[in-house]
Amino acid sequence: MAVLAIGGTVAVVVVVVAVVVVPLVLLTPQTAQFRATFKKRCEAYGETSHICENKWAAFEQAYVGEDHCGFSEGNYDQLFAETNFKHPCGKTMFWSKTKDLVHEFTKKRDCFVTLEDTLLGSVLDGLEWCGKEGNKETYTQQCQKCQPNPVSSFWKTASTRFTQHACGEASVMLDGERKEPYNSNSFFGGVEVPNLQPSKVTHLTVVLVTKESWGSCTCESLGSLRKDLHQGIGCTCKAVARSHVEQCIEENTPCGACW
Ligand code: N1C
Repeated sequence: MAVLAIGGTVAVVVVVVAVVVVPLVLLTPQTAQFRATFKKRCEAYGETSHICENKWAAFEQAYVGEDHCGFSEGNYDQLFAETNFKHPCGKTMFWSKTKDLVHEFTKKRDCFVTLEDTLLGSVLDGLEWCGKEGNKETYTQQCQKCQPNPVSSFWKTASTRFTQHACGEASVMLDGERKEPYNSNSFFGGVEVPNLQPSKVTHLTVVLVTKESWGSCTCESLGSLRKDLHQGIGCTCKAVARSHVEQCIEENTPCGACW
């Protein structure tokens, strides 16, 4: 009654408080913060606030109210069905154990695109999340104690769809200092290689990052890589010194000229 008597301004304030504050106080700070990070990264990627709100809703419905153990990978299907990859499929760049270097390399260039350079990949990179049966909160700790869980399932679905989008030539950056630069149990070996479509992808270029000076390599020498790749997909390996890749990043060398 008092509100109505004081006039329009106060009435507006009351409505704003009701619309904005009430939903936030219903969420725990953890949930509110995770949602804010999601929206901030989504908008920083260049999407509108409205689109980011819709993405959040589609993302959240995949895991809220579900226990993180026994999580079904199909839960993200709806989110990905609504989020198409927009990059030219010939620019697909995979990686395994070279995360920081590959992203430094692709950051300023548009000739290669990693999953983290796409909308959902950039929003969720490095985050942890899960729900709990019986409430609508988002938890951000201890979510990966079971396999599959909401985080591993997300990357599995994302990597599968990102790979199915690839066509023509694809590339991968591997760490040549590891005993097994190619590991068939990694996301790259276990999810991406088997999902490369032989009807679409003609060739895979392996960029094997080594410590010093240029060496030589072949796909055949990379464990079971050649065997795991569908027949009909060509494969070349190029050994490149890490310092050389770093120099290309620093000097902004055009893509094709670095290896
Ligand atoms: O297991 P990996 O590497 O071989 O997976 C990398 C491979 C890339 O080509 C990506 O397209 O799989 C995709 N991918 C991601 O994009 C990604 N971002 C963040 C897979 N995993 C990703 N993460 C997290 O890093 C995720 O939590 C997973 O467990 C690690 C995999 O890193 P890795 O072993 O170096």
